[in-house]
Amino acid sequence: MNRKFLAGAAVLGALALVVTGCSSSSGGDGGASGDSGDGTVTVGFAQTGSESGWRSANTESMKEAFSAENGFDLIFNAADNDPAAQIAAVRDFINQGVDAIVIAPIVEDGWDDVLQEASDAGIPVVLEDRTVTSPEDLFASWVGLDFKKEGTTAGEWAAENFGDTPTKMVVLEGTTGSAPANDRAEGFDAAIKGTSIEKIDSQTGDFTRDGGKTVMEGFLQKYGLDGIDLLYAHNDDMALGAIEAIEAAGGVPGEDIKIISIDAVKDGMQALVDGKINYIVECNPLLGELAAGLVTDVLDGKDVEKKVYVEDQSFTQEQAAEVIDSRAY
Ligand code: GZL
Repeated sequence: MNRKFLAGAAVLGALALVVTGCSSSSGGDGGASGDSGDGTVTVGFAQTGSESGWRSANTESMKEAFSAENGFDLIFNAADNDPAAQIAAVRDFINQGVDAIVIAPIVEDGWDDVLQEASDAGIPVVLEDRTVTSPEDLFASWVGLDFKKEGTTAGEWAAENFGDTPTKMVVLEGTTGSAPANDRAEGFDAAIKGTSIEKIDSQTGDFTRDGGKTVMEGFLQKYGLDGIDLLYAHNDDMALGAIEAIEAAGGVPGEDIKIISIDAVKDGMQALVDGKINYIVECNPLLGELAAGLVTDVLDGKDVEKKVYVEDQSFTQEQAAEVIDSRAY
């Protein structure tokens, strides 16, 4: 997959962007079409729900970008992590005759039919954050993060720091069937292959703090504090729930059980600074301006990149202490 950098990506500041492929625009008639006559562009946004701090930051970013002053009428739906409800929301957008649809798909599969219906209705779809397994001609573009790379980065740090000694690891997986859960597992597992890190258990906490706490309580009952050396959590919210469970069991998170997480939201970064998490890989939620730019370009009949990747970074405890006060989320 050839990737190239988008020059001058002012919308995300210094963050480098990489893009792959190219997509001719769908919908639109060459002009700034798609508006409802008064220049306002009506966009249906199907969000996953409100499962995590990351999701809250992503929703805020999307609402700021698709604002009335920016020429949008945003119809927002949060599907409470229910894939069927999210597909129903997209179908409702189609029936309302919106100008464009943006989706953060809860899970990868099951999108072919409703995306085909949107295409048949001449309504372009832009995906943000998570991806789908549907054919790429069923959506105009996707903007988000490289989840497999995030997992690889986390796994490489684990291998470097714990890979030489027998290490028993448990995993808090993200939402079952979601792209980040699938890809973060794949990247991490490949990176620790051949090391002394042994995955003794893995279960979904559904990206929520309560889910992480409940599953970690089960792990601790099953293996005991002394039976677990390392936790890999697919997001900060589940790691923060696990920290509560570890402390309730009399353990010291970050010491008795080392913790590696992904997102780098404020609460996660604070736990990293406090020594309760050992390493965090960032997953930037501020995708609103890029998504709005893609919608505008598609409706204006411009060619858009099929995939726009936002680069991530990662943090040790020391690095987090240096940046935590200056971060945007
Ligand atoms: C990743 C995003 C994930 C976050 C979680 O881009 O889809 O969903 O890692 C969020 O915090 O719930």
